[in-house]
Amino acid sequence: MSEAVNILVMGFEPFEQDTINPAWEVARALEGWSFESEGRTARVHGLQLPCVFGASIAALKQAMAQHQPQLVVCLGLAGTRNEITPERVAINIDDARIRDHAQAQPIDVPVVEGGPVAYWSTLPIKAIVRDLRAAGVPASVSNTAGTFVCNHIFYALMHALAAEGNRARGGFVHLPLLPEQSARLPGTSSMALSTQVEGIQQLLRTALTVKADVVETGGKLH
Ligand code: PCA
Repeated sequence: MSEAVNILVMGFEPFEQDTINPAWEVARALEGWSFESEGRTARVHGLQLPCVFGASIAALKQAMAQHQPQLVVCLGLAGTRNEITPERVAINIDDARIRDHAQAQPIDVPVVEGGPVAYWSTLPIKAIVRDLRAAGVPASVSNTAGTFVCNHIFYALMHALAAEGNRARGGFVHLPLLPEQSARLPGTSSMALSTQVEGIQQLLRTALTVKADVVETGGKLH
């Protein structure tokens, strides 16, 4: 029996009046998926995150305590993006443009009182971009996860992983709209769910195997 590796993939529920979120659709599609990585079996636990300040962190911590993952990837929608975008940095601020699902709209408050200004992702973000592009999936590094619930969970994740000495790796990835969402918003771009799922599968493989990040992504832009 090979050693098992637990991976947690958490995707946000639909928000802003929409009925679907690619983040949850991808996490749901990957629930139970397993693959071989360096002689070990990696298994994905795909779970939903509420679009709520505070409660999303509680859900993340509960899932981490239950599954003891070696890799945690949180997913959210960025409706203006047309690529899969691993985020570089989480910042210690909540500054909400809209209300969350509990009607909260924090303005200029820290995610963690007294916490560091920011945390870097501990995913090999450039190797991920390189490998997604090589697999035919559009991808770029993003330098901002915004200041809404996605950055909030990203910061809380990195804070929790740092508190455990970064034994596990983690980060946040924003996804583009699905075609059915884009069709309701003429002029926007989208990516098929199957391509998004394939992209996150590749991302997980790269995150487990690439120890030190690369510099070259195989494109003109990061
Ligand atoms: N995207 C939002 C919150 C939930 C989601 O999927 C964000 O970018 O903050």
